[in-house]
Amino acid sequence: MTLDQFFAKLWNDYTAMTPQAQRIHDAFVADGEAIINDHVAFRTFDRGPITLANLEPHLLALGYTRFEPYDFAAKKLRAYGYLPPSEEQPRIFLSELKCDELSTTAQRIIDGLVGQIDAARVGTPEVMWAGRLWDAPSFEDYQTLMDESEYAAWLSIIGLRANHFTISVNHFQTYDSVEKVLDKVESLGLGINASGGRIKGSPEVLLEQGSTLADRAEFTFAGGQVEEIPTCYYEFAKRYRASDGRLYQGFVAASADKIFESTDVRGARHAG
Ligand code: OOG
Ligand code: NI
Repeated sequence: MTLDQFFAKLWNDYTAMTPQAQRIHDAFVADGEAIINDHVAFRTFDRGPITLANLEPHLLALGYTRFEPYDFAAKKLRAYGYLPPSEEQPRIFLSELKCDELSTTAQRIIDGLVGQIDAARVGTPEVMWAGRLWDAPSFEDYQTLMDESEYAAWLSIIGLRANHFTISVNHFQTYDSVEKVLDKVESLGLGINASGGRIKGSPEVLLEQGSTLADRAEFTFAGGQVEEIPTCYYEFAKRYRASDGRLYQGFVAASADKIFESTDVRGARHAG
């Protein structure tokens, strides 16, 4: 599989789940902008056959290289940033939940999900947009996970796929700041993640980011209960050059900590 094929499949799956992303994409194209992806992000559990260590070989096979690890103690996550084989391709951010740090009840729920995974499916790159590799959980189990980790609850129903694509604001002509991009997105009637402020980061940390509030969809839980749940979101990033003239390639943990909340309907609507 070529990198272009990989991202085409990933994008198709992502926009099917996230109609707002196609709308935003098309709105900027209509205004004459070229869409280049800064990065794409994935979420997983550090349990069963889909751990970060088990998924990483797919990225390495596509030519990605490990760049830098990140740790999010409060959210019980660890992550890695990966650099693409060529500059026109997006970076990748892959995080995993530290399941050991959850209650035994939550761990039992997660083990029940990852225990259903067909390990053969994890051996192909298609696993990166396979979605749920287990039966839908009950709404009760979803809420139990939500009480401890919004990330765990989200992953239990959405599964493996692009959690977000990120537009590179550096490649925009008219909308040349994250603020201008967010104003345009808002003018389409879409919500912005205000957790930690609309714009995370600054030129001083060499990265500014903003994101939408995740799209919403109806989900059928085990037993047939239907509830509206958050799906995926879209991000916008502007990178700056360090004093040595090189464009910053990393992520900023303090900003990422707030970007994660784009799927959290409880907090991200309000600044905090
Ligand atoms: C990833 C959040 C972090 C960034 O650009 O800092 C991130 C997630 O929500 O899974 O993407
Ligand atoms: Ni991101």
